[in-house]
Amino acid sequence: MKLSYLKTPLTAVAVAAVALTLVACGKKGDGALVVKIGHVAPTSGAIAHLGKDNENGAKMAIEELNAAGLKIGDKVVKFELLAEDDGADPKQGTAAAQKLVDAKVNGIIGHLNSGTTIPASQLYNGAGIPQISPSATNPKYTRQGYAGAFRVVADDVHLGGTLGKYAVETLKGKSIAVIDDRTAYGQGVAEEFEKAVKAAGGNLVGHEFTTDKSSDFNSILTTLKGKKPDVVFFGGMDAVAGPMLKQMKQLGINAKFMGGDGICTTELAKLAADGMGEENVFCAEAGGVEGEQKAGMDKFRTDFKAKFNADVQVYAPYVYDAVKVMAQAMVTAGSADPAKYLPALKSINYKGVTGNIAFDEKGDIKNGALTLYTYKGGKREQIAVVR
Ligand code: ABU
Repeated sequence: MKLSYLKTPLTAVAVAAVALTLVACGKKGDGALVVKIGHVAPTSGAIAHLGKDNENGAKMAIEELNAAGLKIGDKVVKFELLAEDDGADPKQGTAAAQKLVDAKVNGIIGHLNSGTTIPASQLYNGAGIPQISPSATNPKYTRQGYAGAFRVVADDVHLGGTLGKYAVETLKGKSIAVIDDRTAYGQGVAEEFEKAVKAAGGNLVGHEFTTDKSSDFNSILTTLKGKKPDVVFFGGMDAVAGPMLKQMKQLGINAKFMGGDGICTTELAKLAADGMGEENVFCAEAGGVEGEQKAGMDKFRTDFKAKFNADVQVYAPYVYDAVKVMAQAMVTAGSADPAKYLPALKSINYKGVTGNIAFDEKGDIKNGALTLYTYKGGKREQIAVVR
C-alpha cells in the first residue's frame, strides 16, 4: 500500500487504522512481510511434555528463519508463530484449527496426534491452508484426497508392520498380546502390528483395550497374564505406557514390551521407573537418519538442549524441518499465499536434519525411515534404522 497520495496530516485514529490495515495485509511498518505459521499440539494434559517438545521445534525454526533475514520475492520476511494447545482432544483440536483459520495463517504445522490432526485437516482443507503434520501417523490423514495435507514421518502401516515382523522374527515372540487405547493412533498402529504378526506366522493370544486417560490397568493385565504372553504390544502414548509398565512388573508379567512412536520418548524411562527393565522395551520412531546425516541430527539435539534446557523427546526435529520446508516452498514460489506456494510444497526436495524430505502423490514422505530403539540404563538406545 502506498501512502504518498495523502495530502493532509493523519489524525491519531487514521494512523492507527492505516497501521492495522498494513498488518492485515501481511506487511509491517518496517516493510517486512509478515508470514503467520500456525502450530498445534497438546501443551496441556498428560502428554504436554510431547506438545512442548513439538512447539519448541517450531520456535527454534522460526527464530532461525527470522535471524537469517529470509526474503520471499523482494520482501524480507518476519515469521510469526501462532501456537495453540489442543490438549490431544479432537474437539479442542478443531476449535484450535478454526481459530487459526480465522487468523488467516499462511500455513499449519501440526497437529501432534492423529486424533486431532484428521478432523482439523478438514477445516484447513476447506480454507485452502497447507498443513504439514510432523508426528500424526494414522494413514487416513493423507488418504482423504486433500491437496494440502503433508506428513514428514512414516505412517502406522510402516510402523506397526515393521514392529509386528520384529516381534516374531527378531524377538522370537511365541505368544503375543496387544493393548490399545482406542484413539485413532493407538487403534490404528495396533491393527497394523497384528496384521504383520499374522503375516509373519506369529501367534496372537489376546487384545485388550484401555483409554488415553487411564492409569489403572490391573484388570486387563490380569486377563492377559492368564494367557502367558512373551511380548505385549501397546498402541498408545508414553503417559499411559509408563504406569502400565510399572503395573506389569507388580503383577509379575515377564514379557517384552513394545510400542510405536507414541511411547518412543525420552520421558518413558522416567514414567515407567523400575518397570522399564534393561533392554526389555522396544519401540520405533517414524523417521531416522544414518551415515553422514547423523551429524546434523546430533547438532540439532545439542543446540536444542542448550536452548531449552531439555532433551528432545521425539518429534521436535521433525517439527523444525516441517517449518523450514514450508518456508522453503514459499521462497521457491516467491509468495506466502497458500494457493501460490502449494505447488512448490508438493514438489519440494529439502535436506533437513531428519533426512531428505520429498512428498509422494498423497503428501506422505517418500522413502520414509523408521528407527528401532530399546532402553538401557534409562536411556533410549538405537538398534537400527530401517526403510
Ligand atoms: N504417532 C504417534 C503420536 C501421534 C499420533 O499419531 O497420534
